[in-house]
Amino acid sequence: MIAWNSTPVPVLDGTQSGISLFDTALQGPAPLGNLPEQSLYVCGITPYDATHLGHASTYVAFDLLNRTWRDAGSTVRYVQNVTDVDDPLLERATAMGVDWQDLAADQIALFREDMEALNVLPPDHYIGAVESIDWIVPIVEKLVDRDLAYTVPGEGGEPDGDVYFSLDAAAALDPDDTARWFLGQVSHLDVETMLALSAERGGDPRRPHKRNALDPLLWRVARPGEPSWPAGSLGEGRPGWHIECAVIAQQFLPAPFTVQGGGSDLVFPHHEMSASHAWAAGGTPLAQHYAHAGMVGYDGEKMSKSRGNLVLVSRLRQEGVDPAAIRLAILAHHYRADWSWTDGVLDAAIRRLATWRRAARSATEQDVVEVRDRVRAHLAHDLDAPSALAAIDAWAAAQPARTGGWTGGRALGDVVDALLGVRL
Ligand code: 5CA
Ligand code: ZN
Repeated sequence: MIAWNSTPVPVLDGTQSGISLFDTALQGPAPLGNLPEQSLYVCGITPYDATHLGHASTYVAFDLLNRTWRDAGSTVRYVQNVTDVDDPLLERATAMGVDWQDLAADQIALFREDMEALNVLPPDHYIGAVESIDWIVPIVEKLVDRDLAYTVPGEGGEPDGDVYFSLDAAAALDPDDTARWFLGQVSHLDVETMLALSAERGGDPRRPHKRNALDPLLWRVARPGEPSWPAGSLGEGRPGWHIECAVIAQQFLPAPFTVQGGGSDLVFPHHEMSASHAWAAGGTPLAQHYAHAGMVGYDGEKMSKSRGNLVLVSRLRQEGVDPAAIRLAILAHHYRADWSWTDGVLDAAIRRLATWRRAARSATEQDVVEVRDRVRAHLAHDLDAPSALAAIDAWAAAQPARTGGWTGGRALGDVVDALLGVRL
């Protein structure tokens, strides 16, 4: 599907020297190296309540990585999915009494507008689950053929034939290969915690006849009233969630690609399982690194539709809030921190933006070089945007009132746009 538009990223003098990023799987910082090509997959929305501040914060976090890589001279191959068929979307559409496809289309359209307004660079490939079914089916068939996946009989009115992935069979593959996959490789969680998270986040550990309670669904055969697609030997149905991202990533990116990204709610089971699928199907790790953004709440609570406390980017925009201020409010928090949106956070960002805009008017060429190098240095350390913002604050506070100097002003705006995505 089509992504969204962006304005060209200003090209700056000099270059980023190389960055380190906290890797969840490594449980520490990973140097990413200055390679000519980097590749990024970020888990996209399930289009039923887009785009709240939590979503926006995750996409802004990986947009910083994208911009930092480009500033280092790398070409970035970026892929994002849209989970445009899945239980939560279908349930929400039923509850609202609307067609699930209409709900998805409306929310995707809104998401695109929000991303464009927030100056988030678009992915090169923006791919829906539905349009990837033709790639997913042969992969699931291959896993079944190789006994890495199995069908489960139905019970209690459920049909026979749902296909599950065998974690134990995958973990037993190529025992001599040191690069093999193991459960816990990404998340490092114990099995009790995995079971609890699986039940909370779309898994079905209590489903009878599974070989391992944590085995994830690969293919859900058709149920009355649910959308389904023809699928060769699997029988009509629709794909599971983790195989969607594994297959889309492997379709468009090198194996392994550089960074798999998403919010920290995706560490388990989603990224753990996608990694297992990719490895079992392709024989290579899914990604070299796994990076996760913190969770954004509202006034100290989890942001969720059921609590009625979603802060939507589109609503803020309608209220006339400058999207650059929304982006600055997000960047005031380290991407890995959990934080809470409050009116105070937004007010502070609006004041900061005004201060920067005023100060930028009189920036000298020397100021531009100094600010650029400080921002670059902070981003190199695990995308430390709050320190980068503080460096610009310090510069702005020390700015004598000067007149003229508009050349510097524009050049300073280019630095802030290219590296932080904030338009002055
Ligand atoms: N479609 C799946 C990923 S394949 C999904 O998780 N969709 S989502 O709409 O629920 O979330 C979209 C992205 O926003 C994911 O990367 C998710 O980790 C992130 N996200 C969701 N809620 C929050 C939050 N409160 N704070 C930060 N990031 C969030
Ligand atoms: Zn995903």
